[in-house]
Amino acid sequence: MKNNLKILSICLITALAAGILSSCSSGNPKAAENQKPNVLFIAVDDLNDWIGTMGGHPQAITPSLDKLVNQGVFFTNAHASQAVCTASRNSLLSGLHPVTTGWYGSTTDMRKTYDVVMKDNKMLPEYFRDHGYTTLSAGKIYHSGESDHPDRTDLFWDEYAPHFWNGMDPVIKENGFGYRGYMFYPFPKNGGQLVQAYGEDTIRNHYMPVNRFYSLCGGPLDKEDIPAEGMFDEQIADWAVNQLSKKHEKPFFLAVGFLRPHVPYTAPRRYFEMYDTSKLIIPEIPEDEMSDIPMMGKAIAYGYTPKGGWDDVTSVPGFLKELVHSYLACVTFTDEQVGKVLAALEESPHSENTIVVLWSDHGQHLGEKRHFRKQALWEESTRVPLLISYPGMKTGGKKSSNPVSLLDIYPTLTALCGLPDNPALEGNNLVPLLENPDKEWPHKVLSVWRYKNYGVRSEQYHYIHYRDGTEELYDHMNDPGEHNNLAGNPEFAGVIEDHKKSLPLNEALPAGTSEWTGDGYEKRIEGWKQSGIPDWLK
Ligand SMILES: [Ca+2]
Ligand SMILES: [Ca+2]
Repeated sequence: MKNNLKILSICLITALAAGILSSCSSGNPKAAENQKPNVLFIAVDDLNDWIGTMGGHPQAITPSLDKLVNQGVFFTNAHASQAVCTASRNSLLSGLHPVTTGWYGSTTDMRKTYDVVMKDNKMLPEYFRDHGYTTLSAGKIYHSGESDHPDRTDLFWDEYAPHFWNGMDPVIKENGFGYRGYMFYPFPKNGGQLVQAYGEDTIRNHYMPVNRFYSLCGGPLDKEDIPAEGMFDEQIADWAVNQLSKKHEKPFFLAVGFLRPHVPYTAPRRYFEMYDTSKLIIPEIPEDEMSDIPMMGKAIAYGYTPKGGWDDVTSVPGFLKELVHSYLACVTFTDEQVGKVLAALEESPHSENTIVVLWSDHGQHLGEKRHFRKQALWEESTRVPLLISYPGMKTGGKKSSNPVSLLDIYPTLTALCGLPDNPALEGNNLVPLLENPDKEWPHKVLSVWRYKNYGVRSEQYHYIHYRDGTEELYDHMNDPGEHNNLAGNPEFAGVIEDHKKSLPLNEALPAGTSEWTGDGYEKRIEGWKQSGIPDWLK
């Protein structure tokens, strides 16, 4: 059996690499021409499981993603290495985990330590470029777009789309009060719900030096709120569509990164009107949700807005519902942009020889664990949609619940394209799961949140180990919402021991530091010892 699988793998890889994608036995040899398959690499920013097929929100409207899911293998238990844009993306693209690189946080420190960390390793696009591919990029692939490493951008890409955030309409720009407003704009015309609640000056002056995460806001955009050229994501889709309409001399690696549904949750009004607000379902958060969460988890759940995310959102009437509605509208808006690119591929001569990978860099909380956005270890933060398809795939439409990591994308793509193995990579080649989604899979997935806070996901369990030694354990067979922390239950001591084996023995200090002295979470916990924990976190 094992041998048969191996033969199947070799056959598949050879077939893909040769461009005979219909099947091993019936492929037309004339189609071979030694042309390696193209790669369409689609990133969606901050997309959680609120898409039709994942069932995270029963009302989510995502026809394009649902159609794509029917063409490939969809991984229902895929996780980010770290649930924040920069770290997640640099981990995926380097093929290395943050615990190896120390790339938990700032891009500045990533740049400073690039040579030491990467050694002879190459980032994913550079590896493809070095192996005969034309590499093309539009939108948010790295955190800052086509690159977080400006002096290497031209090694990564042959061509990349212009920064759409240059030359913005100053009137529209004035609406932006949030984190990197220039990149994620347009903002709501009144600046957003927190700006309304606290006032512009408070938001601008007081919170700017502390953090810039008050872009937690959303709402519909009218024509006058949107650049004449369209939303950034529409421009990104157009650029990709144009690339797909072209002939390319060499196989291409086309990376297309959409910015929504990242905050601000704004999109053209018509996507909002697709949802009936009178029937909108809001995530259910049990009253005692936080009672079994250790202090470090509470400090993480507090988030970055002035009084803590839950307090800020629930103290503005209707805000939670507006956020849920706005996030769904942004998901549908982005789904449509993804659909444009996929339709262009389908109509193009490349359709018979292109692998499609779609991923998100991490998930999104809409109040679950009394938390918003990402930057945590719970399932809503770490879990992402991940889909891989290739023409002639026999397992199209199947799902795999095996635990996989975004780290696995790089070695899977090199295998599918017949490129030499890159020995530096830390992920697993998923080709065996693409061929047989139910295959026994011995791996667990490790996620980290900042230094030394870990999550370990197996098929059934999610184990969380904070750096102060406190723990959570959830049984996804019986508790998919992660409401019941089993860590203190002696019945599960064996499960915990087993998952602990996946914690790293050594972890790199945050890049640019030489010792660990704690961070804002320790300070927050210290503060609570003096003043008490907010009621909503008890
Ligand atoms: Ca993100
Ligand atoms: Ca709970």
